[in-house]
Amino acid sequence: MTKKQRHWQDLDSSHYLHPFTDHGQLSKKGSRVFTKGKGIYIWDAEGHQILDSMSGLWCVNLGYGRTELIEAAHKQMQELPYYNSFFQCAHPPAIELGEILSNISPDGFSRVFYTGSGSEANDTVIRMVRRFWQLQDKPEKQIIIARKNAYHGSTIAAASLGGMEGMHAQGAGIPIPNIIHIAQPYWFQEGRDQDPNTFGLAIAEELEKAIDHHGIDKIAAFIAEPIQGAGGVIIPPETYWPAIQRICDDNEILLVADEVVTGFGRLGEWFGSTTYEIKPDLIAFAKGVTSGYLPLGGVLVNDKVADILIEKGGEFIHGFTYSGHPVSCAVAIANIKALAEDNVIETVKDHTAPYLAKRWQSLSDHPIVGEARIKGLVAALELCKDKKTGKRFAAEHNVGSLCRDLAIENGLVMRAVGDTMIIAPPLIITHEQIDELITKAISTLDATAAAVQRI
Ligand code: PXG
Repeated sequence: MTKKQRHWQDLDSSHYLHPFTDHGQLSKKGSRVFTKGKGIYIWDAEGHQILDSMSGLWCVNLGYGRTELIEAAHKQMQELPYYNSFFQCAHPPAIELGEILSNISPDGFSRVFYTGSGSEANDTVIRMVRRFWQLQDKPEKQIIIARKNAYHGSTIAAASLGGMEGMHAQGAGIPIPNIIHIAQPYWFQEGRDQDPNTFGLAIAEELEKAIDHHGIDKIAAFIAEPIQGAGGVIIPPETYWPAIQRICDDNEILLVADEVVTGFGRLGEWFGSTTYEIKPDLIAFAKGVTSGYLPLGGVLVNDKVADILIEKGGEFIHGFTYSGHPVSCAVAIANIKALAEDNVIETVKDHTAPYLAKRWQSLSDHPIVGEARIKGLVAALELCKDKKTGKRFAAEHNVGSLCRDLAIENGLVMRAVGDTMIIAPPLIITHEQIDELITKAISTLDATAAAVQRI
């Protein structure tokens, strides 16, 4: 280990409380410090080059080191580094981005509310949805139905929408009232005794049952990620979303798509709602809107909801200092222009995703892989002790974490969600780089299988 790396690790463990981190474990091991990124690669402080198949944290869609994004930030910082959008003020980047977002979002969306993150976007969703019904003289429509094992962020409200039991268990009064969670369409883990499409329908029907149980007069909205990301890249069976759409329409409840992961090209369309032919009322976004270069999030609001909020609502008493931050908006504009001008999303749809799918699916032949699933540029591998029955390894062996650590040693970032290995590479990944990713994934799986034998 270099002196510099040791120095950073010491300072890190003395002063820095990391998100989602067990600091007892971290101080024993020391953090991995990254110092550089270019294209789809990152470098740690010891100079190791690593293929970042998680796009940072599902966000660096255009890859690292894009000069047009850097220049847009630099220019905007010189012109106007900050001003707010409160008190009837605005600035060109936030206005211009609003128009661009309305051009690329699904039909019927012309308005955006900006936040600083995906969590704040989902807090905003809760407030908007309940305000919408209050303005329609139905203030008792308060309940938002979400899903178990969903991830919607880490503020108290967003973590309440989320269905992560570990987060709910940490004594913060989460979930807040009037949020309920129904089953997730996780076929591999929860539905293998049925055909996927039958399972997809049965899980969608849970929404109808929850509406009936609590009463339609109490239900405000249903929120879901088109594909669950942090939950383990859970790709719903084909029958799931059409059934959910029908149930929302029949019951006239709002449908909210959390597109923080699936937005901005991840599934080969600007939004995953288009991929799944979902017609949401609100779309939460963040991450890929700036390719992660600066923090920005928001809620796209369809005209049905926006018209009520605007015509009947008066002042919406909600917002953040950094709502529509000019530098973040300038970077988002440059990011969206680059995605469009370089045909990045069409390339994902027509070339990159089909090629990655072919290569990724071949990993299902590996002896410790029970399922290899993929949609667009998100993919998962289920690590199993018995690939035929899907029986998992003993939980105490933490095979997923072992595999993740071996991957890094092999020069590949893969994320572990339990024993599910996931990737979401930058959208600019080439076929050659996909070959490198797959070669590294195979050697990592081989090393994991060998290590498991020794346990
Ligand atoms: N919705 C979804 C679908 C997300 O994936 C958020 C909301 C919250 O966004 P912010 O910007 O507030 O973090 C996210 C964030 C993981 C991991 O372990 C995923 C996220 C955040 C942290 C960790 O995969 N996604």
